Amino acid sequence: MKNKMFYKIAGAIFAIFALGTAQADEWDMPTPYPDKTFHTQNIIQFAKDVEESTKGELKIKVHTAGSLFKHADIKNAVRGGQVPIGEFFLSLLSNENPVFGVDSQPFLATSYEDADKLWHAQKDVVSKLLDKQGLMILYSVPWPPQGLYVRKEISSVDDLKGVKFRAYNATLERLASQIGAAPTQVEVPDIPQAFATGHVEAMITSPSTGANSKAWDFVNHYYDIRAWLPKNVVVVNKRAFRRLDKSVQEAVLQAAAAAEKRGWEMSRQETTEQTKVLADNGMAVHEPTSSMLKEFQALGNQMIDYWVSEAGPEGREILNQYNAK
Ligand code: PCA
Repeated sequence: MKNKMFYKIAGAIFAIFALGTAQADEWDMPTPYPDKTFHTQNIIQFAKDVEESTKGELKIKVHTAGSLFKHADIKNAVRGGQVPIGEFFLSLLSNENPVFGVDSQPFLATSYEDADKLWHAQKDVVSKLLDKQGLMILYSVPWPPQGLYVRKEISSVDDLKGVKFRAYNATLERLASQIGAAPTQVEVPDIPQAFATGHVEAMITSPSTGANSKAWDFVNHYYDIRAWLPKNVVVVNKRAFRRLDKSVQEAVLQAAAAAEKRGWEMSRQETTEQTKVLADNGMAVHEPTSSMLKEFQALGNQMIDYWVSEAGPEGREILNQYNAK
């Protein structure tokens, strides 16, 4: 009993001492996606870079696959200071303000060049909105172009009517409803289970998420429609960031810039590599027919009109900037 007390007091004294001298910090970092995901791998490298360049003054402990906070709660956990840093899917915030969701508008930006342009047009607006919530964007990386996974071959968008469709944000849910499919929100770690239990039968996502989820276990066809390139962001709580020594702040920013560059490169590589993984595992990888693409694009145009009407002047400004470049 006495012994226990001694350790408790010694521990408390040590903790106060450690705080007082602002020695090493350890940051918990929640992320939504499984370990194998290239975004997660990139974050693990980012954490290593920070630890190395600060000689251990700041350690970032990555908690993957929604294990520390559920995906939907990560932003608010960083905002509220429960954790100093975290990653989430940017367009999840489109229910707060549609400008967060411009990268998920179907057929607006469908190549890496256009995704980069769109990010430049969007960045100031979303940075300001997040700044008001006490958050700073460290970096952002896109997923590979989004393709369609289905059980049976399709020849037109009409063939998706009534199909139980996995969605990951409000825009995709809307798209699915427009098609006449039945959308359900499912997080990435739950995809295999959702298909196995028949909750969903089709999805639109990247070749990365398809391959990482072993899509061939539950669907046979992949249509490479390259509909949009949505992004993840890594944000930091501004107060937590300001508490770091200047040199540590600098190291975090440098590691973030490197992670952004590396992440975009990884994403491009994933596009070809993971599409090949789908084919190697027996999936039929199809180029969409031009009539199917036209149908999808028409839907995309309707969705963008709707988005503009919701996003107001800020949204229009983003599109003007995007189109000007
Ligand atoms: N994978 C994530 C987001 C976009 C992607 O390619 C998902 O399917 O939820």
